[in-house]
Amino acid sequence: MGLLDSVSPRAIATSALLLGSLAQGVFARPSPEPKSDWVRKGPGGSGGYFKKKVHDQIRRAVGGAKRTAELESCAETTTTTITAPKPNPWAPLSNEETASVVEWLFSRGDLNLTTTEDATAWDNSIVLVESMWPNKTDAVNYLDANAAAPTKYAHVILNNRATVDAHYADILVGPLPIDSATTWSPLEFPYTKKSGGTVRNLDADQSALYSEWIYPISASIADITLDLWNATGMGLDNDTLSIWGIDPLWQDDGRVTMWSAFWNSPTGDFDDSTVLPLGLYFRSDVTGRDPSQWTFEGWLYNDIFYETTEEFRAAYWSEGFVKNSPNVDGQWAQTGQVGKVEPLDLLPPPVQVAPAGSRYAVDPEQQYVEWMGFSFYVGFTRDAGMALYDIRYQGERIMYELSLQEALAHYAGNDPMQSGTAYLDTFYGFGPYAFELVPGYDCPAHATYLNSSFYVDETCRTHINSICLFEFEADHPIQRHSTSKYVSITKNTYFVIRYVATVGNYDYMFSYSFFLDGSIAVEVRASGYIQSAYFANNHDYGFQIHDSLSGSMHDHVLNFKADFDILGTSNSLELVSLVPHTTTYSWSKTPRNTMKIDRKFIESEDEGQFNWGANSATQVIIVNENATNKYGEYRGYRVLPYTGTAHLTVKGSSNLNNAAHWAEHDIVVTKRKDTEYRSTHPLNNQDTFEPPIDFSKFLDGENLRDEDLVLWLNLGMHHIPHTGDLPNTVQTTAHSGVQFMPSNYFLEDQSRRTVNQVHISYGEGEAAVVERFGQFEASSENATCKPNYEPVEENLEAYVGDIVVRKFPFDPNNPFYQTDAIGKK
Ligand SMILES: *[C@@H]1O[C@H](CO)[C@@H](O)[C@H](O)[C@H]1NC(C)=O
Ligand SMILES: *[C@@H]1O[C@H](CO)[C@@H](O)[C@H](O)[C@H]1NC(C)=O
Ligand SMILES: *[C@@H]1O[C@H](CO)[C@@H](O)[C@H](O)[C@H]1NC(C)=O
Ligand SMILES: *[C@@H]1O[C@H](CO)[C@@H](O)[C@H](O)[C@H]1NC(C)=O
Ligand SMILES: *[C@@H]1O[C@H](CO)[C@@H](O)[C@H](O)[C@H]1NC(C)=O
Ligand SMILES: *[C@@H]1O[C@H](CO)[C@@H](O)[C@H](O)[C@H]1NC(C)=O
Ligand SMILES: *[C@@H]1O[C@H](CO)[C@@H](O)[C@H](O)[C@H]1NC(C)=O
Ligand SMILES: [Cu+2]
Repeated sequence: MGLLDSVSPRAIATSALLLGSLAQGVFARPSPEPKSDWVRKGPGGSGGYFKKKVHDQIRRAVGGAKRTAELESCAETTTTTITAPKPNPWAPLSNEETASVVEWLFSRGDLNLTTTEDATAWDNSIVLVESMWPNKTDAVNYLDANAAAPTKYAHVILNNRATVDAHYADILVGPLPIDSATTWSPLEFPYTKKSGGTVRNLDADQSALYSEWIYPISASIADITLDLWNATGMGLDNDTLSIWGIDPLWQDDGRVTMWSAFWNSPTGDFDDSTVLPLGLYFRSDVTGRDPSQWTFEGWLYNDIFYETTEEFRAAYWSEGFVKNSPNVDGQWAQTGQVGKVEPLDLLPPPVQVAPAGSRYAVDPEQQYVEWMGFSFYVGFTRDAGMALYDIRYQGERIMYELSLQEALAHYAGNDPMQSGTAYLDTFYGFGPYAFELVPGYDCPAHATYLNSSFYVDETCRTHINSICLFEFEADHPIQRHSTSKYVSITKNTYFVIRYVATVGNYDYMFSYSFFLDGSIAVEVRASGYIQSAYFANNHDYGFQIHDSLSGSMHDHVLNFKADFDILGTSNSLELVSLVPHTTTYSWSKTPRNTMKIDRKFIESEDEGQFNWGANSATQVIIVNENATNKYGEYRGYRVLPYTGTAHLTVKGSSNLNNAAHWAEHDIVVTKRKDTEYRSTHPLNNQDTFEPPIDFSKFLDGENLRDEDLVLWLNLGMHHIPHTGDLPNTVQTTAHSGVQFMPSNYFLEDQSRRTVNQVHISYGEGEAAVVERFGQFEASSENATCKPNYEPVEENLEAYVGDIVVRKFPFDPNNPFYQTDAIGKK
């Protein structure tokens, strides 16, 4: 079920998750109306408050939301719609465009393609059809000047398996729309490996790997698995074990080595097999495409290695063999309410409402958003999910792109399963696993939703309401000051765009927040099931968290690309550090121990990789040296950790080799190039020594003063799961973020522009004088809804999942022909 088939647990856990969801029937419901009311526009573009106060502030507003007393429940908050200044150059291909590309690909005899449904391990098939990103100059000339929209191409990945040298091929198809001029060409320019856009496929024989290899090996020790765990794993419907192992496969010495591990099966409907390890492992050499050439290399149990099955069996049935107890499913591993209910917990908790409808404006067609002087376009890809482009504040571009690049989960352990695990999650993709969000839980009840779509198996699947947007009031003001005569205080209302991707066992929640002071934050939170280890011999690698369970230590490192454009593309990175200082001043008789600031620029890519300074003493500021403010200071944006961040603890990872050099520091700055568009490739795990993108090759000493710069920033967590990670990791603390704030960019704090502040003057014995700056009428009198819990509950019954549009053969009049929702197959 994984988009790229694989033996690894991410794919297996993901299909279990999907099937589990199906079992609960959540995908079986008819498609509902979206929760938020996109299409509702004010009658003839009029509409009380909206028209009067906001219309002239929001450019190109085509119609206000309905803001009348008819709107009684805040759960049906209206969304203000606008038209994007230009059609989104990062928009996905339309259904028709994708269908035409797929049809064209199948018509090409030279590509020799078979439909995925009919493809065997020895047929070529299509993995991906997606919109190719535009080069920056083309996109900027289109957005800023009157240049034509960038020429459209489709980015296609083929799985060429009709050959002994199975490989994936990245190609470009275009220009679009398809006509006689359309051609395909290998896509190579964004990759550091110059191999015609191809990378070997280590998973081509995944079905044989199970049917001809893993299950027969497991069956050969059924006497032992039954005795140890009363369970078998033979590839039958009544299997009570699952078997999956390391990712990436070991690729040393030109050999491909696989470690497989045994996991107990959930006994309930829960997706908890990753917390049920059993502590038995086997090693195989699975080099090449001929299963008859694969070799079995031994068993590992309780830290004792047995080279043959005979040796293992003899030892097992001999006296004194130490048998460790299995991890067995139970309520401890299952989510849902347990334990004493605190009495007041039965009362409804507080909620926020948006009484006047949305104060942000969205073009749902073009996925373009505006809020309080900010604007941006939304893009969405299979590999890395949602990305933001052309982020502007008060009309000036701050960032051309802000996007996730990769998420790494690097484990360690005394056993080869944990030691050999270093998931590179874009292999599975974030896009396909961005499921429908749960209103009132993932996002406030008053949020607005967007859909996301992705390609799989000649179909286009849509996840309804998988991106949410909302305004929220922080639990603290953004500004305050009290004196004996007055208090001045401003609300901290901010705007969030969010989505969640459940990649196998883990749920990543990505939030991009925008604040009234002009700052922006990116945060990731993690929840879901940990991947745990069998406890025996693993005490140096985790806490014991259940009877035979270790919370396997791992590093999460998530790489983000921040392509800043501070007042143009001529930017530099300045480090401003607080340093201890001892000096004698003209006014001091003796030297004084004190501190001062040191300023320095990163001159070239030779100095381009570094970590957050000790004691947070170094400010990282991206400035335009040619844009000084009236005091001569550089205008810029500062980058600072918001919550904890992390880079990879492991040095020179034996699992990853050259596949994740991006994970080695907190911050890397490079000169932006079309040829260095992404820090990594989703297929880097297929060839870890010579991956398609080896990030270390980006650092080739180029000048970084007055250049177009990209910051590659790592968020992450060093995760040593403890008992509180059972049954699921909690997002209170599994949280990492970075923020971007104006640094001498404006001459004053921008949040003072909001009317949502008060100045209360008070005197002895006199009534206080309250200055409300006009906000009171607007926010209170003109509130158009009242809180109501019921619709939120009702909406959950309409949770639907995804929608599929058949791509080949494609019949626009019958788009659902021969398709099923995810999980139905
Ligand atoms: C609020 O609504 C009242 C009554 O409809 C209207 O007269 C007033 O102008 C509105 N105030 C604002 C700030 O739009
Ligand atoms: C085309 O693919 C088929 C398998 O689908 C394979 O048998 C055949 O050899 C391939 N033809 C060429 C020319 O590669
Ligand atoms: C984008 O830039 C790359 C690298 O310079 C170039 O090879 C490619 O042709 C460009 N793409 C388009 C559509 O111009
Ligand atoms: C062993 O498993 C079988 C079926 O999986 C079950 O019926 C039986 O009760 C189990 N035996 C024990 C001792 O748990
Ligand atoms: C599982 O199914 C196989 C084949 O249908 C059967 O031979 C075996 O007895 C079953 N095992 C259990 C534990 O039910
Ligand atoms: C999301 O998809 C549903 C079902 O196709 C559609 O009714 C709705 O308008 C879409 N929402 C947006 C914001 O495009
Ligand atoms: C920016 O300033 C630097 C020196 O401060 C100068 O060398 C460079 O030419 C300037 N660039 C532009 C585009 O004005
Ligand atoms: Cu974790």
